[in-house]
Amino acid sequence: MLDFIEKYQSEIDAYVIANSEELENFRLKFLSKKGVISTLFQQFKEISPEKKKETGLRLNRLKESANHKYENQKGILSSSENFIARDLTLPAEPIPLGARHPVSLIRKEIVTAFSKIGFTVAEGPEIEDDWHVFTGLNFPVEHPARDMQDTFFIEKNPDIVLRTHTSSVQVRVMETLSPPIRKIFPGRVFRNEAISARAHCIFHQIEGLYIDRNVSFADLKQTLMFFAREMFGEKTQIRLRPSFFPFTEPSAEMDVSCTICGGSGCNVCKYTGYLEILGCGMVDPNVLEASSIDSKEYTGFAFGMGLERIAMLKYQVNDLRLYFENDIRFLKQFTSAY
Ligand code: 2NM
Repeated sequence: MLDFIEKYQSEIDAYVIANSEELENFRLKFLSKKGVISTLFQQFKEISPEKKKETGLRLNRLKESANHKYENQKGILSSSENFIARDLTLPAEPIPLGARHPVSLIRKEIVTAFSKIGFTVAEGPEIEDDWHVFTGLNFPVEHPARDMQDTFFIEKNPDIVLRTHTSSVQVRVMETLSPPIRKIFPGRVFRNEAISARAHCIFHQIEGLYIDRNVSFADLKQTLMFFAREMFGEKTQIRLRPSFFPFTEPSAEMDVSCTICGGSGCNVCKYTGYLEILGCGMVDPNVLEASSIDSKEYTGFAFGMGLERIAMLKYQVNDLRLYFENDIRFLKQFTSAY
């Protein structure tokens, strides 16, 4: 038996292991259940007692040296094989880039344009009380917007609703800050409408508010002109048409010269040369007073626009529902620098 042990010891010492196949052969021959060492251990049981001590010692040494060689070579092989698999000279895998949502792109453009003339962003809750959505904004008790058909109610008496415009945040700002106030209010709003290509029950707005001493309608016009040219280009013309909102007096709607034809008439502007972009006006003194701002000392203007509407004009996407489905084929068309 001792001769066998010696023979296998020199065989183990001389065994060349250059790849994982040879490593496995080594394991099978020496270390597996039916391998050489296991067989020797079987035979060891039959050995005479006086030889047991020395044989046992040598046999254990043989096993240890086989194990040691196996583990050693395995370590060397796996690190060298990994090295080949991670050839550092190979070109890198491309990192797939996501795209921002078109509404986010538009919001960012608008926020950037107004930030150049000192407007900062304010945000507020989507679930609101009646005061911040309607009463504090000069909506009469019987106003149709307060109807269940137009507004999502969370609770009745006292009324808790999903905000129908971000003007509710403007009320919160007017309540807590004193003029001068120069802020814009991006956010998600909710109206109880049947979903179609042109209407959705959720959409996004940005509203703006400027309150100070001596703020005039001329300031409003100049601010919106600056915005229109930042957003739609230097040559953009604006026009204001009289309108009505409960929270402003006088009120107007602003059109910009058509972003597609430049005003000469096309399909998108229905041959009018202009596109409606936003609503605006001078903040009604009742609104200022409701938030404890002295309407004799201060005046202000406000405006509001729908982001999906502007995105539709800019990207020529004429079905609103596409903005809410998150279909990856739609979204990945907006991969951009932002
Ligand atoms: C619009 C159009 C016109 C508006 C007014 C106010 C406030 F709080 F100052 F009264 N916030 N937003 C406003 C005015 C919003 O959206 C089409």
